[in-house]
Amino acid sequence: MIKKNFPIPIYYQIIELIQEQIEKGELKPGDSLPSEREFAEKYQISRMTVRQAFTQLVNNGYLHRLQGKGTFVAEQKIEQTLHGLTSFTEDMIARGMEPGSELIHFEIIPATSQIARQLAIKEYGPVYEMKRIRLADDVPMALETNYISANLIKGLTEQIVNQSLYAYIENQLNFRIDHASQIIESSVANQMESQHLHIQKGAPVMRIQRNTFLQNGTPVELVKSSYRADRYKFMIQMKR
Ligand code: 16G
Repeated sequence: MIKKNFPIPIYYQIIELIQEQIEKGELKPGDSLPSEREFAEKYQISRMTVRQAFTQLVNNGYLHRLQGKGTFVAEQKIEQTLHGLTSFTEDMIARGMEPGSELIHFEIIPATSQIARQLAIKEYGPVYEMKRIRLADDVPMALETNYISANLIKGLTEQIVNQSLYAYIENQLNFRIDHASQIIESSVANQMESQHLHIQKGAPVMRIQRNTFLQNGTPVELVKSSYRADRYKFMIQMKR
């Protein structure tokens, strides 16, 4: 399976071999890999080459190393498409996962000038500020902070936002959520993100800001989220 004297470097062949086994489900999240020495002996290649391949697979999120325990197959990333305006609940249901939320903050605050501008309301106007940990099959994926005008979206309660916010806006209030703009930036987890997302402080995250509008152009939410970069990747289709 590993071909020596071949134009493709051996370390790269190892990478492709392991990636393929993961994609086919022959290697599953949590499975342990042979040690670098065992792997090298099995394929009659140098340990350095195996190390180079494993390191790249660790850096790309396919494997992870546990000190003193070995190398394991990592949980694979969720691929999120960016061409539809969907809710977290819808995304999880579409991929057969159980959506969940843990509400850690919920209050009405006076809008700061920046929030007021983005929601097109008066400064100090009442705004729901809420923070939810979003869970997929009980695993924390993202930490989301929403700002929503309390005069527009009336009657929000902790029970409602423990379920789907979009379902409440559309099915109970009969508003039509229509379009959004979204900015994605890379960053590292701060103390709060590391605590709630169960990742190390300084681990990579993707910060997303979404401004969402109703059909008539009224801003309906301003959302600042941090997604775990080890569990999420984004896909967009392009045409020219
Ligand atoms: C997504 C949206 C968020 C929205 C939420 C509603 C991003 C970055 N964020 O997480 O803006 O508030 O869905 O989800 O995609 P819900 O209906 O499940 O509460």
